[in-house]
Amino acid sequence: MSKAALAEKTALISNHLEGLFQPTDAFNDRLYEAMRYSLLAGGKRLRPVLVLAACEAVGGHLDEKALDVAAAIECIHTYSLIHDDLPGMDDDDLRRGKPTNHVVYGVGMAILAGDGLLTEAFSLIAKACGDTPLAAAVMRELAEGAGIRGMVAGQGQDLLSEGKRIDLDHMQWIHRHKTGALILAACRMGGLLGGADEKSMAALTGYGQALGLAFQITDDILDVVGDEALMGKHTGSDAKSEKATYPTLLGLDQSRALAEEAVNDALAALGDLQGDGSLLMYIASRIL
Ligand code: GRG
Repeated sequence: MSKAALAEKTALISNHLEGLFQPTDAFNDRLYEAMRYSLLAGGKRLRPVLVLAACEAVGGHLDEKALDVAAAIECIHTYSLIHDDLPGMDDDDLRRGKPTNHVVYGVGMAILAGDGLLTEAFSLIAKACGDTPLAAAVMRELAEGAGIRGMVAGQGQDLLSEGKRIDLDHMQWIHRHKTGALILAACRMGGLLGGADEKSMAALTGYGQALGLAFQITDDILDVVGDEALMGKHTGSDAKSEKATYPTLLGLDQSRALAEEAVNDALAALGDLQGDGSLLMYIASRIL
């Protein structure tokens, strides 16, 4: 049941993304192609699925507006991966088994493809939600998760700590911002779209925070042991040997225990949700 619901949401968002950024003339077709190359390269769609699942969980409808908002967060996620792979950052040639954006389109176009996706995310929300308080709330949530109090802050600290020994607290701060903040934003954006009350927003916040942590620990574990969980599709990440990860700081067994504890925390947080959290529960269980 939840497995089918997850597949349905993933297909909904993938179809919606397919329709975006169709070139409109010969002078932008290369830029749009570069944006679509990474957007449609086969990610798991975790963040947009969380938007849709959280929205539906609190009684919202998966209409065009919800799909645009879900697409917006995937645009942000895709931009972050394109920029993360650049020579000035992680300098990766492969992402999801395919050449990275800058390898195919060149560094300049890859920067612009990321910039385009970042900007379009907010444009999508503006178009979908119009001149409403909801638009402002959703944009604010996304900016908090993606920007200098969220993902960009985490990436900055990650860059600065490269090659240095960092402790668990420091690593967790980086993960909470670099990866966790956007996952949390996805859950809260879905809640806003669905009209969640205060209690449900608090439940979605607790769920999103714990899920982000579980996701990151599992991602680190899979970099060591290989490809099994994470919604069935681990595509590899920055397993740079010099980087502090949960397994390098805590060992595999303790990392696994911590991931399990985080999933249990995510499930427990849903106890206060006013609605049907079954798909959100299923997603949390698939993280391990
Ligand atoms: C460049 C501002 C800026 C930020 C980059 C998210 C990020 C910040 C970098 C990616 C580094 C990384 C691989 C972190 C580990 C966790 C993670 C975010 C994995 C990739 O997310 P998935 O597994 O990717 O959801 P897919 O391929 O499924 O979309």
